[in-house]
Amino acid sequence: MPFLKKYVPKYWKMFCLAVLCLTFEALCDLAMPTILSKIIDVGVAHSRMDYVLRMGGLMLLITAFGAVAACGRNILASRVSQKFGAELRSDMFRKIQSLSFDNIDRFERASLVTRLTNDVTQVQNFMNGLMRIFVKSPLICIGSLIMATRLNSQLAIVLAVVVPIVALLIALNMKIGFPLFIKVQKALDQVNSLSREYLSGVRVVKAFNRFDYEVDKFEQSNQEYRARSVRAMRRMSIFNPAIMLTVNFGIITVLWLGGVRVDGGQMQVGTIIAFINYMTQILFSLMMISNVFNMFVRAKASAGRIDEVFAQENTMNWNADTRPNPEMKGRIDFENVYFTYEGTSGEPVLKNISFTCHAGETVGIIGSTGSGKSSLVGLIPRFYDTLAGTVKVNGVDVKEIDPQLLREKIALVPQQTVLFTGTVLDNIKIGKEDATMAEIEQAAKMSEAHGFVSSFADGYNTILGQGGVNFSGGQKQRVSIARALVRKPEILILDDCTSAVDVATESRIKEALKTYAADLTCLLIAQRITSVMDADKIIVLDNGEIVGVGKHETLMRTCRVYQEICQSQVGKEMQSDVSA
Ligand code: DUT
Ligand code: MG
Repeated sequence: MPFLKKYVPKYWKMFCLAVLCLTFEALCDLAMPTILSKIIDVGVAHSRMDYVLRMGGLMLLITAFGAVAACGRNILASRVSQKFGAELRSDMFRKIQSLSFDNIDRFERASLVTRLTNDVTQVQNFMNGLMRIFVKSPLICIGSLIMATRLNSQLAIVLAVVVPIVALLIALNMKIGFPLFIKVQKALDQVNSLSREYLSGVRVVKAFNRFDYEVDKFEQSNQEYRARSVRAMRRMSIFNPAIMLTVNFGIITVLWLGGVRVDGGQMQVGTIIAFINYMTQILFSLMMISNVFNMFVRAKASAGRIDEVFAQENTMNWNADTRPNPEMKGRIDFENVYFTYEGTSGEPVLKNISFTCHAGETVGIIGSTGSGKSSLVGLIPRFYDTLAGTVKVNGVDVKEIDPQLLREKIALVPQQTVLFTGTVLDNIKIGKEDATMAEIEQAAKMSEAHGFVSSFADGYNTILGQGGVNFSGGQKQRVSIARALVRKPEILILDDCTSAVDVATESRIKEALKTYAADLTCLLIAQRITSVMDADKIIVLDNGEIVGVGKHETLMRTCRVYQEICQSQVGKEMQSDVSA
């Protein structure tokens, strides 16, 4: 796994130290049966109490040393694995943040969450296990083999049969298990994805009484997850008993062969006990190894999924040499821009878009839903790259500006209000980290948020729930506008940001914006024609194409789509006037 390389230089020393402790511990374990056989064959058989006591003392001492080593490796293993896990998680989080929307769109959101949490935990657990027992098992296994052969080479023939069979079983186990666990992981992704979607849409589910449907849907993927897990576990469940059975057969054979020899006087009881002791140690270490492989299989599947994220090459590169031309502060040019979202087929979302916004202009964008308004403004902060054509900010192709520098110049109020858990103050400060209280209040006054925020008992320190659940739609929009205004950007983009605000408040916000936006470029997306009517320029979009550019009066005369929009809305207002 390529991404693991980064962590090797950091942790290999601690890792080796843990393995050293483990080796010491294994050696202590390996010495036990031999000492035991001595106690029985020499001390007990000849009734030599002093020998029993001496060897018993030695056993105690070795156990004590082993215990100290075990303590050491436990501490080391936890430290290393926890640190590694935390670092991997945060590196991955950073990586995800650095990716472009195109990159992120390739993953399901829920799958990214699973990768960030569950998959990292799997790898971390494997790492921890590696330092705790996994390395010890092969050591014990090989050590016991050697010690047992030294004890009695004839009985060791049994081992020569048993060990290869068990090794074969373990290899089979791995081969069958790997694809199964990958499927389990995928099913878990699905469960996560559904629960996320449900939780974000819980209001709709309740409003439309879709409980049964949702429960069914969840139940289906839950059952699928269960079925796949059970299938995997069932297949895997044959192996441990099979291994146990093989080894127990071996033990019986040893007892039988040894029994015959003890009767013949060629062998002592202690030797057989010690031999069986080594055999059980081999059994347990082999079982442990097969568990290790199970965990390895899971960790490998997880590591593969983590690697997919790290392997994402950012689709956006920039040439860092050029800097925006400062004389053209706030200018935007679109030159024959075509754009489509990755993975969508059919016609491009934007077709042959060309226009220029001069510094200080207010430009309105209007068009029916799905005509590509939000997509168009998303190209200015370079959320996505164009299919063809260039987008320029301050006269420089956005592909040649460091995205961070580019986005510093732009403040965007997205169509879907996004607020974060925290206070109102925190949320507004996202626009400008070092904003003073006066600046914040000024921005909030312009966006008509100051009034209702200061009416709260805690004022600007009122806590917003996740996604701003305790605020109304219009209140959220106004906080979101304040967040953009406090930034004092060169380019201000308002994407239908007053859709949930009443008309009177909207016109007050617009009045305030007029003075605020006098010397900055402002792009104003709106559904209502009254919102863009007095803009310096209005761009009319229809089905991804520009069908008209100009002032309200000009468009009223020349642009059919604009006339239609206007008529439909004026008609509505007149109707509502009549009914009122
Ligand atoms: N689209 C996608 N993927 C996205 C967003 C949009 O494929 O992530 C498609 C849907 C639509 C087209 O792009 O057919 C234009 O969408 P956009 O959101 O730009 O339309 P809009 O003019 O902003 O519509 P609305 O007034 O509803 O906000
Ligand atoms: Mg939109």
